[in-house]
Parts: sequence; structure tokens; C-alpha cells
Amino acid sequence: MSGEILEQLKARLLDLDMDGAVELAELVAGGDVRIADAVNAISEGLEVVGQRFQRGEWFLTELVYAGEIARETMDLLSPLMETASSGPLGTVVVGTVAGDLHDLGKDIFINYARSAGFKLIDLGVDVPAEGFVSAVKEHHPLALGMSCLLTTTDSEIGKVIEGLKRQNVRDKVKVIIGGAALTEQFAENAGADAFAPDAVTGTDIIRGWGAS
Ligand code: B1M
Repeated sequence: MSGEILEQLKARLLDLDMDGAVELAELVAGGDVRIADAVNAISEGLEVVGQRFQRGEWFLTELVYAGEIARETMDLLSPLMETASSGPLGTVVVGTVAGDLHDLGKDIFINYARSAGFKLIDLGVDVPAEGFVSAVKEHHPLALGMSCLLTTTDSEIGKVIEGLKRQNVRDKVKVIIGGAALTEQFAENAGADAFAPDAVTGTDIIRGWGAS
């Protein structure tokens, strides 16, 4: 039954049926389906959206509208994702790099890490390197998280890390990066401390840093 609802949720997204998708998300929010599974179903749907766009079967209008459906449904679901909360764990500053306006994944990470007990400072999207650096200087966070979905903007990660070094704060903060354009290898080459393939792993990594 729950598998059926998840398939339907994904299908409504791919039909670009906003009302149908929101109705199902509300059903999930008030029912027995695991919220994290529903969030994953929407992410899988977006993967297909991206492939259709890449193949030229769908255009920007469809990409934008699918993004809006995902935003509506994720806003309903991702604050309900459950994790083992253990009280105030430290501050995490997060933003999407300059030139990149994608925020769905960043916001899932924020909701999840917040529910785990971290204080999250959301810098939003299209954040210039100086914005990340000054937020680190101002808030003294345990970790700085950067999201990046475009290969055209991945060089921003290195710029931020260089900026942290120039301002002598690189050794005072852990840097974690996530988003479809990035990989573990990229993180290593750019001098980040970790790559987060998803919100749950990212939160676990930061939890480990807080404990050490
Ligand atoms: Co765009 N887009 N998009 N897009 N978009 C991609 C990324 C793309 C891969 C699609 C494709 O062609 N296959 C492609 C990039 C290609 C590339 O660079 N190689 C692309 C493109 C080209 C573009 C435009 C350039 C299109 C155009 O205008 N011609 C344009 C760029 C605008 C800009 O940013 N300057 C554009 C615009 C958009 C919309 C605005 C329409 C919309 C975004 C809506 C929004 O975010 N509010 C959109 C969408 C929806 C997508 C796809 C389809 C879905 C992205 C998404 O939200 N995924 C995407 C295809 C894809 O990713 N396969 C695509 C779901 C989300 C939950 O996953 O963000 O990876 P993700 O987050 C995960 C993990 O990665 C991780 O946790 C999350 C949850 O588990 N994570 C973190 C992410 N960030 C983290 C930070 C952390 C920790 C974990 O910090 C610690």
C-alpha cells in the first residue's frame, strides 16, 4: 500500500499534476508512510525530470513547474522527517554557491539537520564566496555546508575554501559539500572535509564532528 502511494506520488510529479501531488503528500503527512521514503520518491521523480530535460524531451517550463511541485510537496514533508534528536549540537551555516539557484536539496538537509538538534543558519541561494566566509567569521559554526548542482558553478567551492584560508578561519570550521554536481573525489580535490550524498549522511557526518 505504502509502495503504491510512493509510486503515485512520483507519477503525479511526472504528470506535472500539482493538485494530485499535493493531495498525496498530505495523505503521506497524515498517514503511515515513512516521510523519508516519500521525500526520496520525489527526488527520484526529479531525477527523471532532469533526464527528460537533458534529452530535450522537456523544456525549461516543465523543469520549472516540476521544481514548483517538488517545492510544495517537500515543504509539506521534509520538516516531518524524523531523526534521533539529542538537544543543541552546535551551529551549521548552509547555502547554495554563487550562480546556482537550486535549493530543494539544501532545504531538505536544513530541515533534517535542524530536527537532529543543530542550529541552522540558512544563507539562501546564489551566495558569493565572501558571504560564506563572513558568515563563518560571524557565527563561528561547527560546520559550513555548501550545496552545488551545476558543473558551471562547482569552482565556487574552491573559492570559498581559499577565502576561509585567507581569513585564517579554515582550521576553525569543518567544510561539507553536497549536490548533484559534486562527488567524494571532488570534495577531496577541493580541500573540503566531507561530501554528503544525501541529507541523512550529511547530518551523521556533522554529528560525528560535534562528538569529537
Ligand atoms: Co536545474 N539542473 N537548472 N533546475 N535541475 C539540474 C541540476 C540538471 C542536472 C538537469 C539536467 O540537465 N539533467 C542540470 C545541471 C547540469 C550540469 O550542471 N551538469 C540543470 C540545469 C542545466 C539548470 C539550468 C541551467 C536550466 C536552464 O536555465 N537552462 C537552470 C540553472 C538556474 C541556476 O541555478 N542558475 C536550472 C533551473 C532549475 C529550476 C529552477 C527550474 C529547478 C530548481 C528548483 C529549486 O531548487 N527550487 C531545477 C531542478 C528542479 C533541477 C533537477 C531536475 C532537480 C534538482 C533537485 O532539486 N533534486 C536537476 C536534475 C538532477 O538533479 N538530477 C536539475 C532533488 C534534490 C533533493 O536533490 O539537490 O541533489 P539534491 O539534494 C540532495 C543531495 O544532493 C544532498 O541532500 C539532498 C537530499 O538528499 N545535498 C546536500 C544537496 N545539497 C546539500 C548540501 C549539504 C548536504 C547535503 O550541505 C551540507
